[in-house]
Amino acid sequence: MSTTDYAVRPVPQIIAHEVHKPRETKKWVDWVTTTDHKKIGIMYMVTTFVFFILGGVEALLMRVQLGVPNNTLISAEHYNQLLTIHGTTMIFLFVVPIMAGFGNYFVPLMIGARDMAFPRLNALSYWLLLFGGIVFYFTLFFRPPEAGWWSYPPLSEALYSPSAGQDAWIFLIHITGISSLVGAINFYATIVNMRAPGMSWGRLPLFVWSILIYAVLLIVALPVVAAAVTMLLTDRHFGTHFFDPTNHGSPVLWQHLFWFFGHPEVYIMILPGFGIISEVIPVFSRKPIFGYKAIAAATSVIAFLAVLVWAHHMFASPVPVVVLGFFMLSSFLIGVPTGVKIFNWIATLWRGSLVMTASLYYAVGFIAIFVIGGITGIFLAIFPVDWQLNDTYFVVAHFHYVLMGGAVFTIFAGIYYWFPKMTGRLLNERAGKVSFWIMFIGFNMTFFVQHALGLSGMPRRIYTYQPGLGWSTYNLISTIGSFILSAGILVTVINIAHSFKHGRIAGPDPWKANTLEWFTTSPPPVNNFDAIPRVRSVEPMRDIRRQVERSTGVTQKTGGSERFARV
Ligand code: HEM
Ligand SMILES: [Cu+2]
Repeated sequence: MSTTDYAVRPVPQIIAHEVHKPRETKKWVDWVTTTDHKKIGIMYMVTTFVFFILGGVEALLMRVQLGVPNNTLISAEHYNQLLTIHGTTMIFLFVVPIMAGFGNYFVPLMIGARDMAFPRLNALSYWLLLFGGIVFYFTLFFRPPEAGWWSYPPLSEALYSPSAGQDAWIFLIHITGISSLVGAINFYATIVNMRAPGMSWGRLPLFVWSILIYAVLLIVALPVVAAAVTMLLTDRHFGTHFFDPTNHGSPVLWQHLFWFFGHPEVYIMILPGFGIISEVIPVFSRKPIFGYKAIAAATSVIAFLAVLVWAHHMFASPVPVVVLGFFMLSSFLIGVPTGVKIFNWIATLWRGSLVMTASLYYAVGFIAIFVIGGITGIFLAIFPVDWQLNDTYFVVAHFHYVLMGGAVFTIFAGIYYWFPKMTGRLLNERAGKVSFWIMFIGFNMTFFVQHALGLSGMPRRIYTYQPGLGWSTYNLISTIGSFILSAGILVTVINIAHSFKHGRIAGPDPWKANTLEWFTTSPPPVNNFDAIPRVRSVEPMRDIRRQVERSTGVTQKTGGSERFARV
């Protein structure tokens, strides 16, 4: 054997060309064929953000229609379609998958891994999501579904919803369901098996805890809705009568199956947001998180209780009163672990040396909004109260407080916090704060008045109303508010587009943060880390900074953080 073999053998031109070919691959081919968790994470985030904008436009159209009484801009039929597409988009194409996007990008980095456990399955998850979303939006060209995001039978049965749009809805639930399920298994395998040396369960970052529980809930809940929509499909096309009351079928069966999935889905949407907040608040309070173990435990308890409360969505359905009592009490119980988290976040902020970044603004704004949504949730869990408020705008106000607060504001906190890691550049802080205030004011204007609308009897899912019912002023305020809210969102969109090229250089650790994603460069290299440090606490980066300070005697100045420390 001679080591010179390769050197002396003449390389034919054609082979030399092929050897170099991979370097010349076009950028888009690189993205389309990638299995890198960071690229997949970015594709998830960009795609879902586009769906967020689409869902927002649908919402604005509905709000314009409802702005004044007897408006004829949008017909009843089109309103129902907008309503269905808006709800479905926001849930299945925006909130759930954008959390998977954050998880994809940051879970491996935060646990000190080089990729997800199954990189190819990871790519599959993303492409399924995109495929499902595109097929669903194709219904715009013929006839979109119009039975609402819960698609209750008999309305969703072939007799009342003959259009293929309803089948496209079923298809969307299946495809995004498979996408999420594959993703969830991947997250679970990654977090269980690929943690850095020393990262015991008690040292797992809270965001990673939240993604773990998100994955478990998806694995528990998705098969049930998959069964339900399959039964709906066979009802519609193959002559079964699962949900058809005229043939001994039971529409209430659908409600049980759907909400057994649907309530956990709410926590699937907001637990990762809680996780983001649990990362952001301690970093910008310059304090360790208060009650790490309590927060991790509360996350698990919420997940457990989340599968025990589904029938609180069915208080007005024919369900025995003792059963209603059980579901009322179990719903109250969820307030306990949720309250634990809120108190822990506030205790972390308490007497912290707060660094007032845009990310922290969104985090604190989230707490304010979510507490309101949580309290109205307790009202609605009292079933005699729900009998009055069910199907009114009070419910619309309640769940937008929960979802806009628990998902949108936390996502924005995450964007301002992690954008520097993903792009190497900081977002503009001042624009971020302006965006926050416009969103915060616009949001409360849009949805706070809807509590009053609900209390004065305005039903949800109506496309117009008569003047003189006392609803007109509130509706006008709500519609104006929705445009202010959108303007606030637009400021961040522009901020992202601008900072991507022109933002200040971030450096590896601009916030002096605590977790391992800040140990590597911004953006991280393909393999994430050249060396992985041994983890000795929940805050490995803090340990590393201390160690460096001790050995050099110099206080660490990293990236742009000094400026923020003074703000
Ligand atoms: C961007 C601001 C938003 C505005 C202005 C808005 C507005 C609306 C409006 C007008 C409705 C119809 C209410 C009715 O007729 O009963 C609605 C329903 C709904 N929205 Fe939003 N929305 C926004 C954001 C979101 C977000 C972020 C989510 C969730 C993740 C969401 C989830 C839903 C759901 C699930 C429904 C119920 C659909 C149904 O009844 O089938 N919305 N929204
Ligand atoms: Cu629920």
